[in-house]
Amino acid sequence: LAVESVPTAPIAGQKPGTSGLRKKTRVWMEGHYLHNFVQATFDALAQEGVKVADGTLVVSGDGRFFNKEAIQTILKIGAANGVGRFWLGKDGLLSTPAVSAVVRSREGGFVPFGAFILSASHNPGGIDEDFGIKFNCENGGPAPEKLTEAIYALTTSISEIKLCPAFPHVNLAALGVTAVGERVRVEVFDPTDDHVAVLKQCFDFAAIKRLVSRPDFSLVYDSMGGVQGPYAKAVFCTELGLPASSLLNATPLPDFGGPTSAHHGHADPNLSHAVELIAKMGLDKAGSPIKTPAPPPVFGAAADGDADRNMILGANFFVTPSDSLAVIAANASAIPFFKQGLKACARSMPTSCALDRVAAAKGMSCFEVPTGWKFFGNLMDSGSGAFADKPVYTPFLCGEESFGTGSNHVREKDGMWAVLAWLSILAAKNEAPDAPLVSVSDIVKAHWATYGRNYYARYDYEGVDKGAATKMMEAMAAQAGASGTELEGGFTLRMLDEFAYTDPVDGSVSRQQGIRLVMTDGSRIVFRLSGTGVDGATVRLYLEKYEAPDGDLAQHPFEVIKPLAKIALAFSKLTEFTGRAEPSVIT
Ligand code: VG1
Ligand code: CO
Repeated sequence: LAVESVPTAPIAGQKPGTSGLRKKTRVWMEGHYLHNFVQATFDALAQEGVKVADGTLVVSGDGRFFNKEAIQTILKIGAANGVGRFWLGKDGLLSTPAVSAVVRSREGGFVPFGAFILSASHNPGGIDEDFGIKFNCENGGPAPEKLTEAIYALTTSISEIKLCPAFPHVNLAALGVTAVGERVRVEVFDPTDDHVAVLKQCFDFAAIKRLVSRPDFSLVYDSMGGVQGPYAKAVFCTELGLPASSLLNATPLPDFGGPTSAHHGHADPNLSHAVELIAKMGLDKAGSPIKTPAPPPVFGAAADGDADRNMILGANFFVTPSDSLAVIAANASAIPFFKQGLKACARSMPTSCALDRVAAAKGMSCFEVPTGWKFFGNLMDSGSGAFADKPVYTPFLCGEESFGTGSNHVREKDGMWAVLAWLSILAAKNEAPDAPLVSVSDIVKAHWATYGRNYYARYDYEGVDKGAATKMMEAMAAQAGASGTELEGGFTLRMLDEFAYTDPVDGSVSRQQGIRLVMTDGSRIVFRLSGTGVDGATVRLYLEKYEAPDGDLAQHPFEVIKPLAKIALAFSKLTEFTGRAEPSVIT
């Protein structure tokens, strides 16, 4: 396998965001765009002292347009940079949590030094839509900021790509190990093997099977045309014995179904995009109950394109991701993975404080980290390896308001894990076969009656001018430190800051992570700019109001948070800066 040095020149804008580098697919397909980013990653690994020579690398993605072609190119570059063994999911498919499981636990005597995940997550796929790449490290988690910054820096000075032009085209449909030359092995395996094995260690599948086999139980799961389809078949049909008719959109498609699908190619599990599922579950776009021809299933759930997100629904009932996280924490004893007790938990800063209330009641540490899964990794790895002198925080539970939930079973959020966590809780509450079924809404309502309810909503302003959005954020940051101001609606400002995070494990500092306004009653307003967009800017406004257990727990969240939205819009001057009067999406 002769290695060729191909001259190249830097391409602007290859800076990874919240979760990898996402760009229009056509941008990735042009010239050396893909080559430069992949080579810069290898250069950054060399700089960090990661041993690539003869090492094992995982490469796969969510099946979106350009997935397979990109894999073939990465193999040519990887081999030239010394990779000795490539691990690929059949058809080039691996979900994000499955990649993490493969890196951490696939057997065969090889421990990968990392993984390229080819995905732009919930962003639409297609030649005119989005493509993305994220690099995960040997712990199975997203590259930390130090590495993504090194990759970016190297893309600005890159002059050479190493490539094996003669590396043969790999048949991604054929399982097995193929030798390429003397030095390289390519192994193609079933994408569900390792992840399903990990999930079976976390949960009691027999107990869940008893639940889902009850005559009064029914389930529907929407893979939204993303990569979750094969995993949904393996878990729900093969393992739990449910019929294939329980599954929606379970075939991975390069455009997730495209504009003609019910979800318009947006493999994004929320009330706006999971149109088919929410209609079946008897809900409208605001999460309010609607009449359905037949009674809705007892349980509904969905995943995004790369299957790391989850949405949990009951019959005529939407569970907000922040509540879902708090309910899982409160019911951790129903989950075998947490049977020795949950040690610590964490949420991203904009995620509601419902989790904090459970943590306080249970005397458990609760961390608040910046948005993005990479910030949970060190907490999960604390107490071992390079962080052996630090406290142990596992068993660990964490999540984000953006439909992400997970634990230390892998180092990514895990859409299937969240669903099985909920099914475990339901199974524990429904052990008596003849008692009336305890439903999803029963569980959430009981939770509010104990801990109070953190009413919550997020407004997204998409496609905003980047310069205007940045100016707006700067103007707000300049007011940091304010407090005591009396605001409309009876709120008093307790604190205004720009969130910065010092990682308690490695001491690294991440600044400018969003503007926080916290009121004296615990209500919060948070502003941040999205880091997953492809062009322009998206302003995210997160609104939260706490209602104590003895208060009115049955209101509509979108109504409850309106007075806070009014304060937020006046304070930020969002309309003046961006020209936008209404959010594009409310979730
Ligand atoms: C969004 C979410 C964030 C999540 C990230 C990646 O980021 O807000 O919570 O971690 O997407 O999820 P941003 O910067 O656009 O707000 V995924 O499933 O898109 O990899
Ligand atoms: Co995702």
